[in-house]
Amino acid sequence: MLNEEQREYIEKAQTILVIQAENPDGDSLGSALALEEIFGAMGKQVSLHCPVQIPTYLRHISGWDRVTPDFLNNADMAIIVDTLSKILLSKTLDNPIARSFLESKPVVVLDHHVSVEPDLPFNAHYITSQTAVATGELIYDIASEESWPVNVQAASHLFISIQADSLGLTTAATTAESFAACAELVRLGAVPADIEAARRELMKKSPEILRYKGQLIERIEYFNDGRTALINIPFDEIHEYSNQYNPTMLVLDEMRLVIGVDVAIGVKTYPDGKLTGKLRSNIPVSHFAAKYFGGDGHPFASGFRIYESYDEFLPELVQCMEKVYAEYDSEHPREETTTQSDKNDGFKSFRIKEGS
Ligand SMILES: [Mn+2]
Repeated sequence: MLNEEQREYIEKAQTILVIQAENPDGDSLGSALALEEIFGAMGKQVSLHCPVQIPTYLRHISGWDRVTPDFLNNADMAIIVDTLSKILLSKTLDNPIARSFLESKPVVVLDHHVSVEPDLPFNAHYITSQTAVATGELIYDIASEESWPVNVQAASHLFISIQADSLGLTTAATTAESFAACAELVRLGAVPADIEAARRELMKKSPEILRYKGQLIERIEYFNDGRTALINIPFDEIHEYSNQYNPTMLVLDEMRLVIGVDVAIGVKTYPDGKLTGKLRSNIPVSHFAAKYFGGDGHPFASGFRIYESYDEFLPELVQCMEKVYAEYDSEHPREETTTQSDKNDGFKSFRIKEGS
């Protein structure tokens, strides 16, 4: 997986900077912390950079507080985890110190399920996997091949990253190899029950947040004959609640579980005219919709960021989704209404087809 040159960069480096993009998630954070352990055990110094604060919902992952927005430019090389597009690194690239570091030092990029061409504006070694469900799985594969030391902490962090992106090994992109990696990581010392207990403890909500969730649920709107569920989070609510909980995530997954809904979308609006969208879908179209608005992502989860007023954006979104559904429907003709047992049969044969 690593070529001679990449292996040599890593072997020779005394200090390594691990970079996460401005949308840190369980996969990127778990991957960064695992690399910190692995390279630390190899006697290297590792620093962890992310241009934005690690979101509260990830703070059950021990070591999250070692990630800093500071950019230590005295490292020998950088490793970017979980992204290869410049739009998600724009904050880092806006920093002239970071920019000149990345333009002059060896940079290795680790990413998975890549649907876009890499477009980083500097030379980089891209190590990508189309089959790994998480960057953590890719790192596990590299570590196995290269005989990197995976201690208990590293195993735990890699386990967390695979679980995060695969939603507990349940997404369509999850493979037998993802399970095998997790099994081996448990053998190496990751304790799923402890990891889950820490997450549950952190996910406890204040009564105030649960009340706010009720308000959000009342505000959910449906478009495109009920196939699109939409929630808008204005800035005053972002300001008031997001320290405690990411407002969109309070309802987004439940919106996706409403009968008839194909795509759930959370839109946040900011005072500077910025508008960010997060999509979660039941059909593989999220990335098409995100790309329409200049964003990117995976078939079932994606995002975008534009500068436009919500009132202008809304009709555009509905129109975009209309096209997305029309295209999807033309390739996937809807079946006649079926009984529950017919549905189960259909599901079974779909799974068999998938696996073969
Ligand atoms: Mn990922």
